[in-house]
Amino acid sequence: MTVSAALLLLSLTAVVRCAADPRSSESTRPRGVGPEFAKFYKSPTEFSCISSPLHKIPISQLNDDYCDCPDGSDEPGTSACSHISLLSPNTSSVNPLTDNITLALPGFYCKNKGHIPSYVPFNSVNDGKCDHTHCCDGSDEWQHVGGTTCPDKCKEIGKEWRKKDDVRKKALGLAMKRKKELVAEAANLRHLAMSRVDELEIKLKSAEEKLKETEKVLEETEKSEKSKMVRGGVGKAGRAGILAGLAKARIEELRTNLVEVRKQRDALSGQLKELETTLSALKEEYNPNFNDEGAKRAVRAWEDYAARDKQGVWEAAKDRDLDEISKPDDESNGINWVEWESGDDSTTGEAESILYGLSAYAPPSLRVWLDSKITSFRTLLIESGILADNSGSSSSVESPAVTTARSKRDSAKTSLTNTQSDLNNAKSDLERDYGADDVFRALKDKCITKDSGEYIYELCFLGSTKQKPKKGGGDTNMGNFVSIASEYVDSDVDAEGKGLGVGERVVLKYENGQHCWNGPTRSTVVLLACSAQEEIWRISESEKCVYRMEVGTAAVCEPDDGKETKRTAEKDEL
Ligand code: MAN
Repeated sequence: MTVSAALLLLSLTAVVRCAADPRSSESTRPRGVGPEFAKFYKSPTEFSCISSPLHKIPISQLNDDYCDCPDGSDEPGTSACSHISLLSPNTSSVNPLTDNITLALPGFYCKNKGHIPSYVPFNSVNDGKCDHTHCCDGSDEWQHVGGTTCPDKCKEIGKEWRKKDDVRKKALGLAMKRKKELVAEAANLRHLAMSRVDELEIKLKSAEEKLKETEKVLEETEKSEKSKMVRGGVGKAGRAGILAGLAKARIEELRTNLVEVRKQRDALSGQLKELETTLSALKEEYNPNFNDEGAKRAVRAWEDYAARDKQGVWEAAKDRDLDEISKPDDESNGINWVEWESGDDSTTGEAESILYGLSAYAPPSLRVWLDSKITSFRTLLIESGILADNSGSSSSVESPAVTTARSKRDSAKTSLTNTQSDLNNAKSDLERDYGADDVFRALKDKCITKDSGEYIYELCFLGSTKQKPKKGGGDTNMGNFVSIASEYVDSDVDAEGKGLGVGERVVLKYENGQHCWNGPTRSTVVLLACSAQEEIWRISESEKCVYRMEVGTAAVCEPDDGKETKRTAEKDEL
């Protein structure tokens, strides 16, 4: 008999375990009464119905094939009360529709000497059919209805059963050993997972520290680089402003001198005209006959002068240009110095032009000292919000120092995020349902396969289920593990003990696999039963793309804690 079949039999006969009650004795029990009910049948004169003791009948009415008690307890050895149910006709003074009527006894008790005592349903008593499976001694057919004779087969059935039971026990022993190993491995893995959480918590703290540290370094580097940029900024925009100021002053100076020189020119030109007029009059009016050598020389020189091309004759147009040039610069004329000086093209602004203008005018020996003071003063102004911090926009290229500090900060940030997510995963893994005793922790991601039809089927515990086509081609995902559940099953167990048997079984649910053409996403229900080794027993596709796997694993084995009691019961009865 297989492990599961034996468990089935065990459950059917569970109630029999109480048969070890030493107070009961076979001789005092009426036919069909199990040892645990013997106490109700002790009186030699009358019988009180078990569920309604006020209802008494003479002892002669016990097992008289007529149902007197509402709970059927007066007919333990016949089928007279087998009809009792809410749907049965009323056979007593009690109304079955208003009173809570149930059979007081589990059935007809077969002693099954040489095997295991058992109960058979009352309607099997004297029904003319042997029921050796449950009543191997044939005592249920005690009336030999229609000549039925059921021989006592308990000896051989018991012998066979014990042989199988030994095999079952050996198998269960092996399976339980393996289960112990799995549970120990799971405990170890849980321990490791807890240590990992501790480690990650420490790592997280240090990652947080590292981030703070790198953020501080970045901030300081940016600050110090900004200061450098401030100096650099003067070289571009600040100097333009200063140059504009200097150029303006120089041009003003030249303009003033130009006006002055023109004035002198005009004055000299007036004097020249006067002189020319005088000499011209001399030439006209002097007496050539008068031998005055001086006058003659002067007249000749005047004639030479008058014959020469006149240099420096001012054209009116040129003078008009000079008039314009001489006018002071303003918004509509000449250069708009206000615009240049205000530093519209400057990122550091007028304030900085003034600041660094000071340094420009300082003697070289003082300039370095003054520059450093101005730089710190400017930083102070930026930090206090008085001066706009334009250094960032003044250059789109970040300094290597800032880039390095930023990249260190960024990798500290990434490391913190990763550690946080690792910690969250590790924590949620600890909270995850791994079944009783955490046992599936030991099987997580262990994969087993089975060749069936066109495919090799694969089951990865707490992972996924797959179809792998034998003729090639890609795998088909039949679902990803979502939860552990349970399901009542009533299945066969084969000769090798492979099968789910009867009872509540642990189920692993796999969902959201590959989409089924014209159907749902694939899903698999994996039903587990005890086995020393992990193996897929059966695979079926109950509906299109809905798969069912029957799988053996030691993870779900339970100790056969009823075996000692059963032995005692057997001994008692034998
Ligand atoms: C494949 C397999 C089958 C499934 C069909 C649905 O052939 O996954 O199990 O029934 O696709 O089209």
